Amino acid sequence: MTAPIDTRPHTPRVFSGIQPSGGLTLGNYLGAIKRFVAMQESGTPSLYCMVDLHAITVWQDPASLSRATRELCAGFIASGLDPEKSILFNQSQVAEHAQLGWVLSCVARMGWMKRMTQFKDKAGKNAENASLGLFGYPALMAADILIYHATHVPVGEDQKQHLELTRDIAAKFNHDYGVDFFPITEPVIEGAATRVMSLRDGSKKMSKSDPSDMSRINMTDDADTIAKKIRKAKTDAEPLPSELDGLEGRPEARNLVNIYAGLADVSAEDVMREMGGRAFSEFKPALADLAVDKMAPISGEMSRLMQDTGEIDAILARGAADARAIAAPILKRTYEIVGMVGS
Ligand code: AQP
Repeated sequence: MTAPIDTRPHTPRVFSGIQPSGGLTLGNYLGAIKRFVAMQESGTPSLYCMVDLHAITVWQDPASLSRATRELCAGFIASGLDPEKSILFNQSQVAEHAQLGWVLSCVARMGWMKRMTQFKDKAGKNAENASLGLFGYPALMAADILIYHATHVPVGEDQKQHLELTRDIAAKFNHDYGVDFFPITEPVIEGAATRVMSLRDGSKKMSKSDPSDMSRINMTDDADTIAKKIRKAKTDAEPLPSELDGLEGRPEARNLVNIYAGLADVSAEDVMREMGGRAFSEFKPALADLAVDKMAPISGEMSRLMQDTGEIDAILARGAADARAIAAPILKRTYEIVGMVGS
């Protein structure tokens, strides 16, 4: 007999997701996936999701979406997520996300949603033409987390505001219905590279949808491409300072230092101690060697895994079944709290 699912709030559980909206970047790796692996290794029960419902908030070619979903799963596994230790699945296959998403859309307030800076960034000047889904995205993201009563969510810096919204939604639900049902989730924003910037513009986040491929390192890039992109990354003419303060006003230099620290698993201060005083002509080759050393084996493993998509689909199907087993009783209880009549 299987043990009953523990639906009490506050039992430690980790959830996070990534959109299959294109190829994975070094930003996704350092800001999110590397943290996922660390959380998995800490032994806390963890779910990692390919959030395909979020991806379609902007147009996705159907064949590309399917490929990106499988490739994301391959990226997770190649980076060290183990389907025997963590639940890996795609969001659309666990209907409870969308079902709870609706309930939470009725809890979230328009004023809260309108403050979300990511919507403003992504919708740009043409907000009237953005999808309703793009605007409502953070309520579905709250549901992704709360449908598992997740207590910890590892993310990059850019997701901080959405996680604060998730906490507000959980607190309002608990308050409005007089329950202590949803946990107040803790964001886990850790590591030296919580916000990796574009290699072409230190004021812009490295992003999979940036039109310039030279702005990012893709997790599928081979060794030569990685080295070339780092060699050509925008920098200034000064050598590296020996103190972090010396990087003030030098966003591109600061970004490369953070990337080095994130890849080497050391602090930015440690990098300054090791590299301070060196010119970029010395620092860039060291960074390229490190990036190739860390990323090329992942890219190689991803392409090996992508040769057998049947195996990936089987992992996703098993993961979805395991995720549903946790989500279903939490949705059922939510409906009871709200007053939905059901069997
Ligand atoms: N540049 C980054 N630095 C650190 N962390 C990052 N993340 C994304 N970019 C960086 C983290 O990766 C996780 C998944 O993000 P996502 O792909 O679901 O959404 P996003 O943040 O919108 O990523 P992109 O690359 O910018 O996607 P597009 O271009 O499709 O909008 C999150 O934890 C995020 O913080």
